[in-house]
Amino acid sequence: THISDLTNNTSSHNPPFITRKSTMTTDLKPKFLQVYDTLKSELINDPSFEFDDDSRQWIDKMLDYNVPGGKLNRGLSVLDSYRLLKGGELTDDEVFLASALGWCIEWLQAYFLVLDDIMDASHTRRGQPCWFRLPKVGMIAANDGILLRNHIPRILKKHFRGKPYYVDLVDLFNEVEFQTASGQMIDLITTLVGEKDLSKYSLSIHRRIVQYKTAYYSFYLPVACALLMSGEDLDKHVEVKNVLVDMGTYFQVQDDYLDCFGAPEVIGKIGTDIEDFKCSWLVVKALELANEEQKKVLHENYGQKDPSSVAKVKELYNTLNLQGVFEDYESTSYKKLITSIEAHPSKPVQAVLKSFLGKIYKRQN
Ligand code: GPP
Ligand code: MG
Ligand code: MG
Ligand code: MG
Repeated sequence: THISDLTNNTSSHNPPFITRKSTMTTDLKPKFLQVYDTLKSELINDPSFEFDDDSRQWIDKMLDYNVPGGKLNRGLSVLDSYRLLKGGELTDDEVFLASALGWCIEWLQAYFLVLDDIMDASHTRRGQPCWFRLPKVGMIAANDGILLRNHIPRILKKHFRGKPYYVDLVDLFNEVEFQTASGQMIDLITTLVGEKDLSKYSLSIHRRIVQYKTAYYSFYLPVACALLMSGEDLDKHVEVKNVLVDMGTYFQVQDDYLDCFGAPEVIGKIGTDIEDFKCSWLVVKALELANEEQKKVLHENYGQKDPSSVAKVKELYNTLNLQGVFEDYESTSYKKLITSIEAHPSKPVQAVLKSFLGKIYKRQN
């Protein structure tokens, strides 16, 4: 059933109007991937700096290691969304531009992940050691993160400078980066050692963290890029933004769930949320459902590095049936999202939002 869930649009496990993988994405993916090579070679040969062979090689390896290895959902969504908004075949030039914007989001994601893995003391990412864990890399990764971030305005300048929406595009990336870093800040300061206080964790704090650290850059940004390319004014699409923020919140709840219950070989990373004392959706739910004795177990073991403490927390999650609680949350969120999407007046916009939701509903990785 798992394979058919991913490929068969009319599978009984999937609502019929949701397409897991649009045919357009499969068609255009090779073209999207080609654009990566073009952008990489432009950055390696950037005339503003006299790169020597060693630095060229470093950038080449650093980009290949960190940028293209994920699911590419965010990047491909720009192409997908733009196609649906245009409602017809794309010219080669449009495919290139939408792909370049998609890659800017993948670059942004690479920058965030390289730094997030340092901050979260993570071990693996996308099925390989985190970049900073490589002996040759270490804290050079911090500067690589800064470089990845600086590649984005260079790509935008080279390919979009003459476009009427250029200023809005640059502003959009700046705003979303600010929101993400602010969300990351709340994520980090809630875990401060010495102030480990589980009683401050609630669904409303969780929502604030994930809305900012994940939803804007992962969900709003790809669609906003496609809207700008289509000549739209983003101020007129507040409803679209709200639905995408809700979708991004649902996505980060999945991420929190998979951190504990996902298989590392499928999600490509080893969870660290319990050790890191994160305000994860799971711990918030556990606090809601636990009796006094179980709360004591949480207070004593959450945020401890040793495997036996982690095991006790996981055992409690199982006792409280958090897997079942998550499944209920997942179907309820899905229904709510579909209802909000169908309230939107524009069919192409509905198609964009449904396509995005189809990519993440019941995801395993
Ligand atoms: C994901 O949180 C959040 C980010 C990747 C944003 C990072 C922002 C910065 C400004 C660095 P996470 O830690 O739950 O993600 P994962 O589980 O993939 O490590
Ligand atoms: Mg992390
Ligand atoms: Mg993190
Ligand atoms: Mg996570």
